[in-house]
Amino acid sequence: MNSGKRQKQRKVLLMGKSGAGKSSMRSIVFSNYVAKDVRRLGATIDVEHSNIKFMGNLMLNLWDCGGQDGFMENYLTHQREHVFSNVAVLIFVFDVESREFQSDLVDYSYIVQALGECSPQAKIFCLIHKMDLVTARLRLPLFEERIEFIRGSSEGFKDSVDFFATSIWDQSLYKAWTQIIYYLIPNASTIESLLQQLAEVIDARELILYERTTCLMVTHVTRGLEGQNPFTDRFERISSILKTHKQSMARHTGIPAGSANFAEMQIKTSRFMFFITRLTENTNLAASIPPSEQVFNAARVNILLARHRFAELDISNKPRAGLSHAYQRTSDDKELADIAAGYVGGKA
Ligand SMILES: Nc1nc2c(ncn2[C@@H]2O[C@H](COP(=O)(O)OP(=O)(O)OP(=O)(O)O)[C@@H](O)[C@H]2O)c(=O)[nH]1
Ligand SMILES: [Mg+2]
Repeated sequence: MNSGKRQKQRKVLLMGKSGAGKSSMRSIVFSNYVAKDVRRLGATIDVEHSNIKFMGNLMLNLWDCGGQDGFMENYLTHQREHVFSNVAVLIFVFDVESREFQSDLVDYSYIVQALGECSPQAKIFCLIHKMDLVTARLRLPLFEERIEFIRGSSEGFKDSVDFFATSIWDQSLYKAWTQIIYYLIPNASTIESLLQQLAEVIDARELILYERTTCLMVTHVTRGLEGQNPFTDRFERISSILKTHKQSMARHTGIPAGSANFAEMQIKTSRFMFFITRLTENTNLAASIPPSEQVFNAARVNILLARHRFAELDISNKPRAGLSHAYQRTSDDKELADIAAGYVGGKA
């Protein structure tokens, strides 16, 4: 099977005034920077390109466009077609503390106009960024006020533009990027129905699929009473915790943060059991299940057995010849397989 052939390249423009925080968020989400490190980043010169592969055959082609006036002018004139054609998503970052909001709006409306001409099918996400700098009680009213002005300047996209309040200092950044990625994944519904089937087989209260490098949620399935879980931000909170864990492992072991992964994490309490385990090359699976050792062991075995079906939906770095026919073992697969053998033999 050649998954490369089915990869879907999606062009994403990251735009906004210089200093709005574009490269900061890109480095935190995709390059394992911690928030305090982004002060070291210099202004982006012209456009910085990165290609990021994701679960679901998605290849993200990210254009981080330097926001200094000269560059902006260039995008809108000489490079107009080159920059704005074939765009799937425009992410426009507004600095909430900007003293020139009117001028930011004018820039935005020029960009939206160019996008409307060259990629009328594109989707726009606006991030009202650096929200940590606003007093907590003023955040919501200010956010709503900004939405109204920005929507008014979104000619041609007024009904479809989505807004997020973000900051690099909390999980709001993950919430926004999770939604953006979800919009871009071409076969999200196939992944979801497979996840739903797995959740039913293992009687999970919730299954959450995370991309391994960015720790962004790909999708989740929530069943039964778990739907009433009051912690509605738990998905992005776990993203943030996983990312912090990665960075802390990197610091203590000397491994680059990009490669610092764990095989499995388990929490067992009298009310629930929770574990995070590797599912495919690019994904981790978090499972919340009832507090029963039997359910726990059966869940791990069934996840092991389901891996190859999810792998078929994933992009692989390595050749995957024969994987759909013969299951290839890795060391932690072996550990799980031993548990499976124990379970089948009635030891669990
Ligand atoms: N308080 C706060 N500061 C932030 C946040 N995000 C970014 N910054 C700061 O904003 C400054 C500029 O960030 P950059 O990411 O370099 O800005 P940029 O949009 O890439 O700028 P150009 O490359 O010139 O277009 C940095 O010093 C960051 O520390 C945030 O959420 N809150
Ligand atoms: Mg930049």
